[in-house]
Amino acid sequence: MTVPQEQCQSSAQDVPHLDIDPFSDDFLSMPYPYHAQMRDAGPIVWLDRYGLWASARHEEVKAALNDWDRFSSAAGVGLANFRTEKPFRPPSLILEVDPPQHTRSRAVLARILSPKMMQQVRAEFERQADILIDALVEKREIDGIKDLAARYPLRVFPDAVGLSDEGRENLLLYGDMVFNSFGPHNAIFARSVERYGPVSSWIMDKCRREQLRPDGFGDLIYQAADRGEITYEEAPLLVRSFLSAGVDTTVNGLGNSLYCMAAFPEQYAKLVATPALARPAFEEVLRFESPVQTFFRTTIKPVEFAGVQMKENDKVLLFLAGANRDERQWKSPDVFDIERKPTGHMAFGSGIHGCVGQAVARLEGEVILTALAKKVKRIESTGEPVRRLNNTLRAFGSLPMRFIPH
Ligand code: OVM
Repeated sequence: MTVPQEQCQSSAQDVPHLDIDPFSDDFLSMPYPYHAQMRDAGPIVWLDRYGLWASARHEEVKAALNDWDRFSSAAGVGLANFRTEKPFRPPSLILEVDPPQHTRSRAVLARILSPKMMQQVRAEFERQADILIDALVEKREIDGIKDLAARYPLRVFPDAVGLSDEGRENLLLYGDMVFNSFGPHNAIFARSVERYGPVSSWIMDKCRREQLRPDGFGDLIYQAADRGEITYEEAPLLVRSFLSAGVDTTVNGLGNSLYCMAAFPEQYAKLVATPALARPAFEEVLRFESPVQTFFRTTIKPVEFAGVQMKENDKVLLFLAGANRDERQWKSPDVFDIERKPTGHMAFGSGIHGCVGQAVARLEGEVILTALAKKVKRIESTGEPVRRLNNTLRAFGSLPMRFIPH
């Protein structure tokens, strides 16, 4: 795509033009040198390939995420502009909306995913983590993705939502599709569409009240509708948000945790020596290998931002994972150190759209890393990690490894 003349003039403002494709196999396989290139080029760059603004610096990513009034989510948080293109599914009522609609949806989901609720589900999340890690220690030679990172969230999260067991693997296909759909219609997206087929109707069926166990997270959304906080039409779409955002994200948070623990054995040794590091260790994984790498915003008015004049309807690509390795923000950002305090990382976003399920994600990370520390002395890589390329997620398809017990 060529840069419109008008755009060239408005961005003659010394905005660096880069010829990087952030959705190419090459970029997605090893994004970090490209993030560094963008950060070094400036606070905001123009990506010629797609005709959009981008930032990989912490200050600007955070500022844009906190400026929802100018950087809208309602036009979609992917490359597609919902003002001019048909969304691939009815827009999410929390992710792809602005206030005041966002405020109503958010209040309902935030109450369901509250710290108090986490206390209620913690014991069961711990119990399931212990059961699974015990079984994997027994098995010894495992695939970190298939046997653990995918298996654990598919057990505990749909249980908490109140879904039956039938067809849960569909949640992985759905997540893959949703997160690919935030990128361009490239080959990665096309492959995910091929496998997608009947999943969409399966998902929407599972969002019906009759399919949800009483008092699970899903049913609690319908109870909010009973109280008039949202409408009965909105309820299934909000349940869909649980199923869209709650599985593939944590699968990759756990997968990336296992990858880091196998790749940096001295860091895993620190965790084994002090299992109470489980929570900060998971946080460092989120900074170092952020499961959600990017989100877009759309300008809904002319905007001056970081010295750049943007027009209305411009797309802005925010590299959460780039912000998380910005040397302006972090000391030795390319070093994985579970004793660092990575507070302020952008892996959960920031501002009004900051991950509403982050307490669930943290709970899963904490209990799995705690169970590992207590039961597994060493994690050895036994083969090449295989990447699963996704337009948004930093993901593995396979992580061959060995668990050596204490
Ligand atoms: C949603 C949704 C989908 C994907 C991601 C997400 C990270 C939310 O459907 O609301 O948040």
